[in-house]
Amino acid sequence: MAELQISGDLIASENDKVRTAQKSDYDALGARLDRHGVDIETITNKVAAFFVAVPSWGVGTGGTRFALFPGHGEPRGIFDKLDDCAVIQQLTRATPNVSLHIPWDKADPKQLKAHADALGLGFDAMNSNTFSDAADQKHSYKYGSLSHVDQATRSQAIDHNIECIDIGVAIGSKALTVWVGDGSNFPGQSNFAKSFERYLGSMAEIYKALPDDWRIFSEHKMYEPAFYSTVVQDWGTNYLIAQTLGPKAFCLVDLGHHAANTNIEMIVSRLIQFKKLGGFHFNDSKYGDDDLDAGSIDPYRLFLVFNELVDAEDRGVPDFHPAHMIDQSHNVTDPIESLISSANEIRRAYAQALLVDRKALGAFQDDNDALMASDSLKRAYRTDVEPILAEARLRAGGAIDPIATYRKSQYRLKIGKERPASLAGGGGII
Ligand SMILES: [Mn+2]
Repeated sequence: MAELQISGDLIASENDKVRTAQKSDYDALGARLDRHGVDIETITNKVAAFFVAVPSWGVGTGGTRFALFPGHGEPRGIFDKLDDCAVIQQLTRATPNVSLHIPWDKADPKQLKAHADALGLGFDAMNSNTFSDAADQKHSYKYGSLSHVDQATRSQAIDHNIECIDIGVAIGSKALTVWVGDGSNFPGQSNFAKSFERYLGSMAEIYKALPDDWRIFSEHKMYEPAFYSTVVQDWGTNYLIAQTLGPKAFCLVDLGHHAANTNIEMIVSRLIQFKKLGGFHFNDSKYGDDDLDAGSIDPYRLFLVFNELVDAEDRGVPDFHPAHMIDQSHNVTDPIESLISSANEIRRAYAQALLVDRKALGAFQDDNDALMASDSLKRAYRTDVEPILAEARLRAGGAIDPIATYRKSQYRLKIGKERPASLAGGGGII
């Protein structure tokens, strides 16, 4: 039977150390926001209701194509991974759901559900894997999967995605994310039109297997592992896919899957406007698909993405409920600490975006007042919303300072003794 790993008493005693300071900071911020006509309680309640899913593959140490340097207490399988995910949720109260990757996380669905239930966790979108070969599979994905020239290979990839849906149904998931590594390394290696046609045909088969209340997310990525062309390379192609498949198909935006300097927030706006934004894989990048911690390189860009989401929320865009998920690879940090920090950064961007004075911004835009329009975003972004984030955690039973409390718990040391060192944990960069 799974049990919560961090003692409630420890969280309470750590909170007690900083409770007075937290109250004072929260009250001061409340007074400051009040002067601008903003009710801090409204913001805190919205932040407390904002959740982001943790990727099962993120709690193991990630690797590069050069090497993987595992840490202490690496999860040995999905049940250990769920235990680690529960620690993140216990301390942040921002991550109640886990996104699974099949076949890495394959297990008896009943046991998965029971283990997650006992930990107070649920499941977000399922992720299929047709970018690497499983030990027992008949046809290789070396030259592609859903767009492969060979029908038998495509069928195998389709069947795998349908199996992911079946597992997802059994554990309470409501969406499937499909990312394929299909593409080419040489001009002329594959026919662009034919491979995309085959991909669409395969996706249509998967789409047919979706339950009525499910969504399917296609994830674009401009390069890697294919370095000349990928079949689903950008948001335009992704939009075509979602549009072609039907109303249950949406586009997933992984922040790292674009060319450097791409205006991602504008892509988000376009997809919202045409009702095809399915959700996100949050992370950060400097050069490419670096899978760095959310908000660690360009927190302003993360804020600008959330500015579009809050704008849509504000305008009351119908049926607007994008899936928020993290997709990161942690190579030099304790993955649990990175995911705690990332969940907080994502909530921070949301809280800052909620502080934008949208009425004033709209008036500046209408007056062509570029400087003040920009300043109204900056004003919100400059606000230190940490007291709001801490208050949301505290009220939900989490930690005012989750990283400090995690370190105090010595969880890593403890599980390091229980889990023998191994290279297990699978890959982790998509
Ligand atoms: Mn991704």
